[in-house]
Amino acid sequence: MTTKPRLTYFDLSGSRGEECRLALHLAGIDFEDHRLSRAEWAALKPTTPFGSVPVLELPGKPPLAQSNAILVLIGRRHGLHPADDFEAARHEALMAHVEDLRHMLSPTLRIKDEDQKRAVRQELASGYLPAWAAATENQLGEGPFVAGSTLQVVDLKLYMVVRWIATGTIDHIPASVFDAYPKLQRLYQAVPAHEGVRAWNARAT
Ligand SMILES: N[C@@H](CCC(=O)N[C@@H](CS)C(=O)NCC(=O)O)C(=O)O
Repeated sequence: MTTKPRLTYFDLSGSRGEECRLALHLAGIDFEDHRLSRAEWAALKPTTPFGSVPVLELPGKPPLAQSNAILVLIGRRHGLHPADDFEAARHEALMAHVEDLRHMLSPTLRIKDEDQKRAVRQELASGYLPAWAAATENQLGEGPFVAGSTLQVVDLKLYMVVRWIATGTIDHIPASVFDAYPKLQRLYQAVPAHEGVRAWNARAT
């Protein structure tokens, strides 16, 4: 039983776990930042709700998995998710849209054959990813954040997935693949400029 909130995930940036850690930080929650090694994960996996991380444990509650559920819970409790139910659903739709992207790209990390990996990723870079960004762009308004001037958990979710791609660490996916989407770029610049995010990023590096 944890005595304070604990977030369990790998020590990876640009990830589902990092967006949850960041949300906890912005919410001002004193949490245990449990960073797993791959060796620890094998034993822990069967004990998690769905065999995956991130997992958030709150005192007196069963473990909570699924990054979007974790983000929405933190957001609702700490003013980082809309109070209006329709607006909240609109944010949750965008968060599901980010998960769709991760589900397209993450399996390519496991492709061993280099030619196959290049072919699959080049196809994503020329088709799925621009279409994903164009659809996202259509959902963004005056900005810089999804809700306008106030940062919400949906912005962390979008920022983290764009950062994963824009840092150019995924072979055959150009770091510039989202450059042509000004509202998405504006959000991607605005999130790390937010005071609380700056403080987290400075601490995490
Ligand atoms: N939809 C889930 C996906 C969780 C997921 O696939 N997590 C990955 C890390 S990002 C994981 O646990 N990988 C290790 C494994 O599947 O054994 C979420 O949003 O949390």
